[in-house]
Amino acid sequence: MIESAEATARVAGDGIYRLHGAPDNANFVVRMVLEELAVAYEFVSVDRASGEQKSETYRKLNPQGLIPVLEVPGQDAVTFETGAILLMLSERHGVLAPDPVSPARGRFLKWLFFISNTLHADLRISFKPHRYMPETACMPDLNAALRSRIDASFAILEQELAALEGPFLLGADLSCLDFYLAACARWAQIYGTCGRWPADGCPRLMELFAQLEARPSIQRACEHELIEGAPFTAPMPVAFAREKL
Ligand SMILES: N[C@@H](CCC(=O)N[C@@H](CS)C(=O)NCC(=O)O)C(=O)O
Repeated sequence: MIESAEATARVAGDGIYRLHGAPDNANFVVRMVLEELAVAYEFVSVDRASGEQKSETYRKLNPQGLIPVLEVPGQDAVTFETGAILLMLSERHGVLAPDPVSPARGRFLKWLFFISNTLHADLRISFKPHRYMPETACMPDLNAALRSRIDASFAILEQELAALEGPFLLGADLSCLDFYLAACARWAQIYGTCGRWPADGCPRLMELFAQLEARPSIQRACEHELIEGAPFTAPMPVAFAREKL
């Protein structure tokens, strides 16, 4: 993470990334990737406790009032949506994703969209189910449906890892998908109202996560995000209570 004006000056060309977020929110995914890319960035803290993400000022960055936002040098608008940010970063730096004309591109895109619009989207509902189901009597049904959908998504990803013989979701090559998937697996084990994802039923995913935990980039990201211990294989909620995700 950028700490000084001197470090800012090292940033290639046209400026510096600026990541808006709060500990262990979806910015964690983006931060892991920025750390892996070894680019300088500033972190702008968003105060979830006071609902800053819903403020008029923050909504100018993301009208949904959601975290994360990434300000990208040279762009005429900020980027929001975790999946879009990952795609933007991998394209700008030419790493952590197969080349657009490579045979693996379709595989990359389908899993990126699957993680973003199915797995992550279902997790989001499990964190705030009352937003989707005001009727408390129906909450057990919603939670049961979420439990089965989330488990099924991880099972599909486990199958893909087995088919490609890992160690990463795209096989031999690490990609930004691995970071996104690992964060979702973390949250699925410690947050949400529909029970915990039973990770030990997916041994290949756990092997992948153990490998990721050894990466210095992820260790640095965890430190900045106040995440202690093994973030994916034995996750613990961040130390202070918060408005989760
Ligand atoms: N689809 C969005 C979801 C982002 C999201 O769920 N952000 C959460 C934090 S992890 C948030 O801002 N929650 C605040 C709220 O719902 O008010 C993305 O991928 O960026």
